[in-house]
Parts: sequence; structure tokens; C-alpha cells
Amino acid sequence: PAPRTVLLTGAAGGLGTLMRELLPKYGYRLRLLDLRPVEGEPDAITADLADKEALREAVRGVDAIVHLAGISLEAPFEKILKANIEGTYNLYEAARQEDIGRIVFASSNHAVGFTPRPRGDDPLIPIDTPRRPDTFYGLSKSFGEDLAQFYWDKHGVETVSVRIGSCFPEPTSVRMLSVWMSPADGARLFHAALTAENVGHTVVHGSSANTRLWWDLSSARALGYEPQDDSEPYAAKLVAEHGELDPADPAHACLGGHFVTDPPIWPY
Ligand code: NAI
Ligand code: 15L
Repeated sequence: PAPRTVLLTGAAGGLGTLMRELLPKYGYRLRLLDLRPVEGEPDAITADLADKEALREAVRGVDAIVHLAGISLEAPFEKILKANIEGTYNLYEAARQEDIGRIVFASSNHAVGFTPRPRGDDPLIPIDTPRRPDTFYGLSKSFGEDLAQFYWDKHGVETVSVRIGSCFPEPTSVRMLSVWMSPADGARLFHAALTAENVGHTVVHGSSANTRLWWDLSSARALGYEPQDDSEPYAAKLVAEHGELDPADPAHACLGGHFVTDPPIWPY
């Protein structure tokens, strides 16, 4: 496709760093934003999602936004509220005001983390499975998806909400064998989400085509995503180290893994 300018929020983070490397290969020109300076990128915008003026300036003139910024793990509610809930609202408001047509929102498996994981011949988790957040963090992603639906219905801002499994260079747990998204497949999926036509608000599962897949990738494939990777080559080593998932262990019972059983982080 013709190069398009994309604002990448959360550019200093783990996924942001991977995407800074991979997305330009698809012809994108990236504008970078993060709360923290982005290493080796003096032109990156250093701004908090709380800063509405900075956001409005940051989104001005871009063709689309890939929104990764925020707290990426469980945290006290007040912090999640500020960064993920208010922060994502501030970004959507800036996008609406500046007529940005498309956002790719980094949602998470933890928006539906309490969904039992398939076992044996169980069907894959469908994309319309009811929301079952496993943390305040997951709840903020559930809010983000609703916000995206609202900004589409009310204001015509399109979003692809990607419920990312685990996007890291390699899977590091047995659970991740099922939900792993290779960085290269992550870039493929974001590219599909940026270029597919008439997405309205579309929710997709974000992972590679893993042998041990737990969820249905068809809404992602419908955007043109063709995953090329599979975590299975990592399986023997991880299973030798940790054993197969224990069916009796509640931390292995649900999509969200240990997020469902981790003790709450106080203060609530
Ligand atoms: P990360 O924690 O490494 O990066 C997040 C970035 O957002 C950080 O650089 C941080 O400085 C920035 N940030 C936090 N609060 C901010 C604020 N108020 N204003 C501006 N920037 C702020 O997380 P990671 O792994 O890179 O994830 C990126 C996104 O993808 C997050 O939204 C996360 O929830 C989501 N996600 C990631 C998954 C993964 O496997 N890496 C899985 C599911 C969702
Ligand atoms: C997430 O949502 C987190 O941002 C990431 O750090 C991983 O914990 C991932 O989910 C996961 O479920 O493995």
C-alpha cells in the first residue's frame, strides 16, 4: 500500500518497540508517542494520555492510530482509571476532533479472561463470547472496546479491537503456546487492521496459528490476516520445563491464566 502516516502510542513499550521495527516494512511512516522517551528516537512525542492538548496535536494529520499506550498489567483501580480508561477516552476524543478515521486498539485476552479455556474437543472460544474481565486491567480493555463501538456508532470513527494473546519474541510458558502472537504475525494483523475496508468496529483475536490455539481467528482472517507462525516448535522445551497445564489448577482453567487467580492489588 502507499505509505501512510500512523501514530503509534506506547512506542517505548515492549510491543511498541517490536512494531517500530516491523510496521515500517509495510510502508508506514510512524509518528511515535509515549509517556517515556523512546530510545533512539529523538523526534518521538513524550506525552501523557492525560494531556488532551498534546494528544490533539499528536493525532493531527495522521491517517490512522495504533493505540498501545497504557498500563499493560493489573494495577490499582485509580491508576487503571487514569491511564487506560480516561487515557483511551482522551485519545478517541482527539481522534474525533481531528477527523481520524481508523484506530487499532490493543485490547487483551484479559477482557474475556474468565472464559474457560477449551479442553479436548471443546470448540474454540468464539469472538462473540461474553465479556468476562479477570482484572481491573481487563475491565479497562472491555471499556475500550465499548468506547470503540460507541465512537463508531455515534461518530463514525472506525476501530479494530485486537484482543491480543501474548505478543513477545518467544512464548515463555505453556499457556502462551495457546495464545502466543509472534511479533511478525502481530505486524501482519495490525497491517490488516489498518488496511481492511469498512471495518466499523470489529473485534478480533490476536494470535498466531498455534497448534494449541484456544480461540477462533476467523474475524481476524476476514480482515485479510494470514498468520504464518505457530508456537509448537517451542512446546517440547516448555513442557519439559513446566509440565502440561494442570486441569485441576484454577490458574490453568481460564483463558486469562494466572490473572484470574492472582490476588487483587490493593488499594481497590
Ligand atoms: P508495555 O507496558 O511494555 O508498554 C506500554 C507503554 O505505554 C509504555 O511504554 C508506557 O510508558 C506507555 N504508557 C503507559 N501509560 C501511559 C500514559 N498515561 N500516557 C502515555 N503512555 C503511557 O506494554 P506492551 O506489552 O508493549 O503492551 C502494549 C499494549 O498492548 C498495552 O495496551 C497492553 O495492554 C496491550 N497488550 C499487550 C499484550 C502483550 O502480549 N504484549 C497482550 C495484550 C494486550
Ligand atoms: C496482557 O494483556 C499483558 O499486557 C501482557 O503483558 C501479557 O501478560 C499477556 O496479556 C498475557 O496474557 O500473556
